[in-house]
Amino acid sequence: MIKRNLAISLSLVIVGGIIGVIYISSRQDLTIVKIEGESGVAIYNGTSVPAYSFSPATIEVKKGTTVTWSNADPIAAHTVISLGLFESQLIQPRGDFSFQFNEVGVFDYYCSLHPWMKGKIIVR
Ligand SMILES: [Cu+2]
Repeated sequence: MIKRNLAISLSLVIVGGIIGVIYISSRQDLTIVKIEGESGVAIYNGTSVPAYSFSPATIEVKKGTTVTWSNADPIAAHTVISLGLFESQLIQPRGDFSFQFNEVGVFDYYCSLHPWMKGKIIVR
């Protein structure tokens, strides 16, 4: 009886592990760009990030990747606009916006509230 329970527990762990691996691999095509506010000048991870910027400003992704812009600015809202392709609403502090890139190309974007905030997505 103890052996049987052990076998059932063991198979549950194996099935759980397989589901976990499938879940992780299905989420691989998701990339996050952080929107930096005033606090962007703080130094962390050994790197200085300019205030009011997208971090990283340029990313290269595979076709079909969903890019999420996550507003890490605790105070200001921002937008993400790529003319003719996508336009976010105001992204409030702690909010985010996602877009799936299904076309190969180079896509520039900016924030309409702070037009000097610029970024680029390269889709291969
Ligand atoms: Cu902005």
